[in-house]
Amino acid sequence: MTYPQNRVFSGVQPTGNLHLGNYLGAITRFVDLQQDFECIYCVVDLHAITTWQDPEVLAANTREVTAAFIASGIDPEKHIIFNQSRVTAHAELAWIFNCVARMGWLNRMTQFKEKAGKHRENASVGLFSYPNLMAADILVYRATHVPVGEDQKQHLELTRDIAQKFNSDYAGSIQKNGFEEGYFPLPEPLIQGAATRIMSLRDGSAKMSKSDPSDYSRINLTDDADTIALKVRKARTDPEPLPSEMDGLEGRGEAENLVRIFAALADRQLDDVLAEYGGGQFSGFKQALADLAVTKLGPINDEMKRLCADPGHIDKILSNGAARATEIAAPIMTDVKSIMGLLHD
Ligand code: AQP
Repeated sequence: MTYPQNRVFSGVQPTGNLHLGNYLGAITRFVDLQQDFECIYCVVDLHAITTWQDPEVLAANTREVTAAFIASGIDPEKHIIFNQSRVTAHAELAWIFNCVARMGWLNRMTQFKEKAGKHRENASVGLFSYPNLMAADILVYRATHVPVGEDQKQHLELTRDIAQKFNSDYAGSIQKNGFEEGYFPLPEPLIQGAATRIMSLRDGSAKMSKSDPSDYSRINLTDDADTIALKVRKARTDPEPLPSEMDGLEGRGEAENLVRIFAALADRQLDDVLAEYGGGQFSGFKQALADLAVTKLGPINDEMKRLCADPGHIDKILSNGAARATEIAAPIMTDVKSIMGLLHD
């Protein structure tokens, strides 16, 4: 038996403040891939609870991310949208991967170091083993492609290491169970385009992030037109005019970030944007960027509001998606148990 060659899986955490980085780095890519792939998109609520979440807010954020997926153009009929905790196979396979992955591998994960900071001893065990759950999210569907922002590259490499180790630890049993090649695929990260790492509007060296205490550091998908325009106007820049070529952006993180955001929103090449705006002052460019951001994000914002006004409808979409996801995951879990010698019905 072989696995499908074109199955996409990816997820977004319902931790609030869904921002332009999530949208450009991940969600727009999710939308594009629908043409050529079978796509499974997950609101990863089990990842969210690796840090404490207010239960009511978590539920609202889960619906909000679902609304953002649909408002951005993901079709929940043709593809699958669901929240992670509804499909128990994720947690089940994550436990198995806790037993496959090595402590040394997880100790190297930079995201854990950044998020735990100086309070490592107080971080949840879940935050430490987060990458094993992420590997399970992907491999429980034997997904072959994973669109993510650049910050997730290391976790994707770990997923491939886990798949490889499982395939080699159980190679004999995999064959005995009738699988000719490694049971799990080594999924390909899809990290492409101008917006794989959108930076904070206040600091060109820090990633735009949900947890940044300054709301001016990011454009939220829930921001209205005036707020978007104000945040773009207030975005930090430098006193030099915009250069006409990419070389001129060297060492100018904030300026480069705004050009990347413009290029990604307009679906244009970076060089092309600089050819038009190079030599001019930031004020003119910022006005054009604010107009563009409002034009692109305004309709998404409106549609998210409309969808969120009917939580029952969103819940039906999530429940239906979970049932379809379970149908794919269940036989894979049965195979995994057979391969490992775990007795099952
Ligand atoms: N700044 C970014 N630029 C490009 N892509 C980004 N992503 C996140 N930030 C950027 C991508 O969005 C997807 C969903 O991310 P997530 O919500 O699951 O988790 P995250 O990466 O932890 O998001 P944040 O905003 O950075 O949250 P905090 O502040 O909690 O750390 C992923 O594909 C991610 O790469």
